Amino acid sequence: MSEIYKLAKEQYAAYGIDTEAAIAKLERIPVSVHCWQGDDVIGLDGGGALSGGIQTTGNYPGRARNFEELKADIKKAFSLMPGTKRLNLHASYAILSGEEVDRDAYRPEHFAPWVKFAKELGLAGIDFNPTMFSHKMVKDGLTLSSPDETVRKFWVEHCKACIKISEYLADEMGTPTMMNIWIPDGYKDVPADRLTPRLRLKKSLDEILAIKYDKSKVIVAVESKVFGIGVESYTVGSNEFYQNYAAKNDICCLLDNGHYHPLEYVSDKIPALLAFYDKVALHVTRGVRWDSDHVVLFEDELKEIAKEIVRNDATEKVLIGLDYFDASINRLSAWVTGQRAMQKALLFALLINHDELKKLQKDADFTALMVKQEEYKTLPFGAVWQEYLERQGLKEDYLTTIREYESEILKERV
Ligand code: RNT
Ligand code: ZN
Repeated sequence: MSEIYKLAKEQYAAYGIDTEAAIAKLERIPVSVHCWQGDDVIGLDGGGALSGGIQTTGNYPGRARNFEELKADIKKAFSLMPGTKRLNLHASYAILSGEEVDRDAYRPEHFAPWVKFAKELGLAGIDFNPTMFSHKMVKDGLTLSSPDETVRKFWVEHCKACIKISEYLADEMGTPTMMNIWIPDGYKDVPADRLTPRLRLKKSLDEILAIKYDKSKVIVAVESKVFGIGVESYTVGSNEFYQNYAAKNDICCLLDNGHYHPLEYVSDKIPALLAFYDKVALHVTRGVRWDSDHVVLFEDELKEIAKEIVRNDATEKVLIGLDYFDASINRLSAWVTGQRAMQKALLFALLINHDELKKLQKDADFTALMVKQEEYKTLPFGAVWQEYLERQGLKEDYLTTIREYESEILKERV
């Protein structure tokens, strides 16, 4: 135990905070780390160039080009991340081994190599996503809301296949799999009909959820969005659409903090949903001026998100997943920086005496509430963070290791 930590421990104790309890809790909160930071969301199934109104920018050398490279990068990056980790996969990361099979017919065995890998790394579970972009069956930018029945049915079948795969992943890993449905469907310019596409999406979701699956193993979520590149005027899967669908059909909402208007905050939406749902899923990202999916940093809104999770005793109700992709910097460093930022925010929230602050609010002592909230900002958080890293067998410095990996491994990828 470092001297600096001992002093920090005393200082927090004076605020009624047990730093040991905070560290013990932090290491158990799972964070689902997305596989798609490693290869710029390209996938392994040869679906095609990235589409769907999302974009990875930059051409930093060393992108993982195949399963072996992606596994090696994940292994290295995860070794530098503290805490409990899950792996978040997209269906486009299927390992097809040369088999001619399309996304509507993917089977659990196509993900068995990922299960083997996740077990080797000792991960807490695997989450999953149907991939309804970067594929020839996306017609006129539409998938589950397509007026073309062949297209719509193809994606319904894909989602059903993904539920089966998710169930398999849950069985193998021994923890529930969150399966998140996100579609790119929308229009670039002012539509003439906003209702019919939504009714088709509703019908598709009904058909998908009609399959038999074990709800204790697969948590189906729907992710809304406000707009995408080339899809600026109308999004079929909007916030109101999915929140109502989820509420009426007893599934889960996923909140991506890049998917709202710039002055709307996901930190405020979490408690709104916790009033009605037992689970709320998150895609934690950082939008700069738009849904740019910049690497997550230890910033104010991230701290607010973490506070809502911690102070509402919702560490088991809020399923934390990361969703960002930066190709302009070393991709392993992007991964680790974002995951550590999430962990820092959780630790920061765990080092606040929320009962005391809640009481000040209840008693309408807004003067003390403001003063106290300011005090927390300068308490010796860094000392506790460093102690946590040390106990996890890690150091603050991960750049040196990543630089070594870069010069030995990544630079060979040309
Ligand atoms: C897109 C959504 C979606 C994707 C990933 C790859 O705007 O955020 O979640 O980023 O599924
Ligand atoms: Zn997302």
